[in-house]
Amino acid sequence: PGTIRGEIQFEHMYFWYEDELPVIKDLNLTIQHGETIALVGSTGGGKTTIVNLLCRFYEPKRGRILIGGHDYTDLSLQAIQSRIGVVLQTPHLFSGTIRENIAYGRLKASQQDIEAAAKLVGADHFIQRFEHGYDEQVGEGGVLLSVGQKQLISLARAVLSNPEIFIMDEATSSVDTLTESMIQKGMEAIMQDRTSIIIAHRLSTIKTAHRILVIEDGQIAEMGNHAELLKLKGKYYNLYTR
Ligand code: TTP
Ligand code: MG
Repeated sequence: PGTIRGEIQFEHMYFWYEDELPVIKDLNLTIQHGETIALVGSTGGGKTTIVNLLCRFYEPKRGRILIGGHDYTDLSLQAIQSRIGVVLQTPHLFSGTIRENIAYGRLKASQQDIEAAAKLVGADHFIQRFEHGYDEQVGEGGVLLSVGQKQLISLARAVLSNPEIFIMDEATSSVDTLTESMIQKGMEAIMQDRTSIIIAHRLSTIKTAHRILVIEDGQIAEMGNHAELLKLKGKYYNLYTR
């Protein structure tokens, strides 16, 4: 056992939304425990849909997903979501304090653990500047946070939950350069030793991935590392040398 803990397999997976237009078409992929995968590709290709399926916000219409060798529909939703730490493209925080948003129902989390998680991802820096620090209210009626700051809080939450699998859908909206470098460092800290799937827009993230997948039209159009894909002079080359 142990060795396949964070392994993810997609087997002949198909998916479509309500309009029934095929979005994911026969996806086959095994992601090793501890591997970092970058998903890239033009808009509408199906990257976020793959994340939606993995988190089981939706289920495959055909084929299946295995986590740690088990068909994930045999696992409870809680079991799946406790094994996955996810940072969404447009992260959502609930009304409450920053502390509560990082702890996210983890009642046993101490203030020390919460702050350590925030420090590790570089979120501590901006949190300390609020009048009430970790007790500042966010969400409805609370202070306004940028998308980047929300992603940092989500990263801290992911660190605290210590998941087997880490998923990040990098924000496409503008994030200032300081916050961006904080996010970058935070991601590096989480990705250590964990199966990671990053929907990447920044070349710095993509370059360090073990494998890069170009997702086009719900399928894997190209797969390899940065150097291999550049040599191909195909879709990846066109995306990153323009
Ligand atoms: P996405 O999976 O959202 O594509 P993407 O994440 O690769 O695109 P981006 O780079 O812009 O983030 O969409 C794939 C297709 O599925 C697209 O035609 C839109 C459609 N779709 C829905 O119909 N409903 C949904 O909730 C989502 C997420 C996508
Ligand atoms: Mg997307």
